[in-house]
Amino acid sequence: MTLLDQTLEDTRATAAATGASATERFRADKASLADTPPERVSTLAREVLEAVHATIRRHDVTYDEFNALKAWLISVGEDGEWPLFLDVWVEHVVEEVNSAQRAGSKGTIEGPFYVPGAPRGTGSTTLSMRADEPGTPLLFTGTVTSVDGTPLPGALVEIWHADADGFYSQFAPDIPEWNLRGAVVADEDGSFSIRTVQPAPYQIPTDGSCGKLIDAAGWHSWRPAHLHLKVGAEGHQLVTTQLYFPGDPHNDDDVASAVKPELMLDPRPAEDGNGAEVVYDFVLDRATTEG
Ligand code: MBD
Ligand code: FE
Repeated sequence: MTLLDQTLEDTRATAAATGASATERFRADKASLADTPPERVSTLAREVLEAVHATIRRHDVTYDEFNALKAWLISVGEDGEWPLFLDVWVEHVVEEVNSAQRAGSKGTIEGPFYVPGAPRGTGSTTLSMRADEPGTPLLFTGTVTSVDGTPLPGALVEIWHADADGFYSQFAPDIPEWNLRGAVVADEDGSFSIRTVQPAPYQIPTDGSCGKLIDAAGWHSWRPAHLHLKVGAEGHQLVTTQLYFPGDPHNDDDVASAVKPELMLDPRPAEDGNGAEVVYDFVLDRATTEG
């Protein structure tokens, strides 16, 4: 690689740069180890290993294949792609088993690109974006209520999404820190309104280990266009979710298996003629009282 190539490379969203940011983000927010009893660690570790052993026996895995796996696992760490790998291919089942008891709004996976502490408005907000931000303007309104229908004034609606080129601020270079990330505090009647632009379909990085797996297996690397949200209110369970746009070619084969029918938006032309508008209401389950 020449120096010029290297310089060009550095300014692009490489898998390694995105992975390093995602790994650092994870360490800052979530890496404290759960206090898991040894019996449970033993059961889970043993059953995962048994599933691996069964696969090896069923398919007569060769030493070449075993060594290819070893090399690949090493590279996942080097590329910082453990957060990406686990969120794309594993998180959806963790989300499924942990939200099975909920009656309120459906959630789905968080993915690797949430950042806490985005700038917030009250009642209505416009996400920070560049002066020439590409993409169709999108007006997103809704309400936050409790499962019994009570509005939840003061609920916090956090939103983050990719830009029209499929890049997330703080994980791709040369995008302002809080671009297309923000939050809004619901009004007295639980309503909120957010102005942004429609995100594009998202391709997970193709030049790292996850991309290598996708290539080697003949899969594809696309997620449908989506908005990420976290909606929370005092005394209620936080919902982490995503919303999708009808007609996206990847709604039916999301690489991250995170689409649900309840999460489909219904965009209409905006009343002011400028882009699209969508309405989506959130219903929060009450917090479970411990003990
Ligand atoms: C994303 O934007 C995303 O939402 C998920 C789940 C995985 C990788 C990138
Ligand atoms: Fe995403």
